[in-house]
Amino acid sequence: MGARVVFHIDFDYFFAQCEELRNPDLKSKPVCVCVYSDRGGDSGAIATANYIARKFGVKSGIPISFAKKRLEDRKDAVFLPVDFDYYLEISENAMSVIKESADIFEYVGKDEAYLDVSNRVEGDFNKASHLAQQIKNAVRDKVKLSCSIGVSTNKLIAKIASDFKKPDGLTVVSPEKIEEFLGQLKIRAIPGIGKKTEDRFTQMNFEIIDDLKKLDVFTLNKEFGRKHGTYIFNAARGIDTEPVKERDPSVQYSKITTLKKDSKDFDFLAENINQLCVELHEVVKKNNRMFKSIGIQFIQSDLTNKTKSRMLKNPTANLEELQKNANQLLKEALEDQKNTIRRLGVKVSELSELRGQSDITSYF
Ligand code: DGT
Ligand code: CA
Ligand code: CA
Repeated sequence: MGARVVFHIDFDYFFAQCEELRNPDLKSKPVCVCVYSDRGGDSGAIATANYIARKFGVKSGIPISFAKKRLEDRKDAVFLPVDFDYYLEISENAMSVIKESADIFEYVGKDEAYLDVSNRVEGDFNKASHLAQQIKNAVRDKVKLSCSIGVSTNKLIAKIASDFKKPDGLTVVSPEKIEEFLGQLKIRAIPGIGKKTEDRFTQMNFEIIDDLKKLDVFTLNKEFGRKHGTYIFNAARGIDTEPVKERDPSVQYSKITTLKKDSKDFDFLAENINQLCVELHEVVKKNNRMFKSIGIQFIQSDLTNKTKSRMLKNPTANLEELQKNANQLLKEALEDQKNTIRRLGVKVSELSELRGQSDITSYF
C-alpha cells in the first residue's frame, strides 16, 4: 500500500460566516451567533463569532452577557440567534461540492469532513496540494464560503493541519515534514487533549509536542489510563491508522428547547415534546426525508444527560406517528425519573430520501 493522502476540511467561523453570506453588510462588523435560552433576556451562550468579534475575546461557549461586555465599545456589534436549518442548507451545498473530489468522503459534522484522496492524487503531495486549492476555489465560487484544509498522511495530522492556519488556510504536511511540523506545536494542538491533560503536562514543564517524546508509553498509560495514554504516545509521533470511513451528511435531525421551568410533570413535558415534534417535522419535510428511528433527550437540572430511542418497523414521515412515539418514550423515560428536567429534545435518524413529488403530500 502506498502513502495515504488525507484531507481535513473545516469551514471558517461557520455559523457566523453563514450569517455574513446572507447579509454581506455584516462582514465589517463584529458578529456573534447566540444560542438564547428560552429564559429570556441575554441568558444563553455564544455558538460562534466572526474573526472581528474574536479580536475582542469573544469565543464559542461564553455567556452572551460576557460577549456584550467585551464588545461594549463596538456599537456596530451584531448579535443574532442561531438558525440551524439555514446553516444545514449551506453545509449540504458545500459538502456536495467537496464530495466530488473524494475517493472516500467522511462527513463529521455541519462544518467538517475528511477526504481520502490517495488514489486520485496517486500518493503525490504536490498533486494533493493542487487538489486542495481547487476544492477551496470551488467552495468559494459555488457556495461563497471560506474553509481551511489540512493535508497529510492520516486523519490526526490532517485535522491538526487544518487548524494550523485559520481562516482560509491550506497546510500541507508531507511525510518528510511530519516530525518537524508536529514537534513545535503546543501540546493542546492534539485533538482530544483538553484543559485538564494540558495542565498535567504544564506541571511537568512540558509545553510542546516534542517534550512529550521524553515519556515512554508505560509512563503515559500509568498517568492517563491505557487508552488515552497510548493515544497521546502515538499522536506525539504522528501515528494514526484510523481509516477515512464513508459517511454521509444528515444522519439525524434534532430539536431541543430550554423549558420555561425545570419539571418532571408528564403533561407539561408532553406539551413541549409535541411542539418540538412539529418543528422537527418541518425540517424533515423541507429536506424531503423519512426517518426510521425516533429519540428523546433530557438534560437534567444537574446538567446530566439522559436519552431514549426506538426503531420503527418502517420508515415514515408522518407527524402523528412522530408525536405518538415521542410521547411513549417520554412516558417510559419518566418512570424512574428522579431529577427534574431543564432541557428537552427530540431527534430522528436512520433517514432515507422521500422520492417523487407526488407521494410527498400523501405521506405528510
Ligand atoms: P473556526 O475556528 O474558524 O473553525 O470557527 P468555527 O465557528 O467554525 O468553530 P468550530 O469549527 O469549532 O465549530 C463549528 C460550529 O459549531 C460553530 O460555527 C458553532 C458550533 N459550536 C462550536 N463550539 C460551540 C459551543 O461551545 N456551543 C455551541 N452552541 N455551538 C458551538
Ligand atoms: Ca469551523
Ligand atoms: Ca469544526
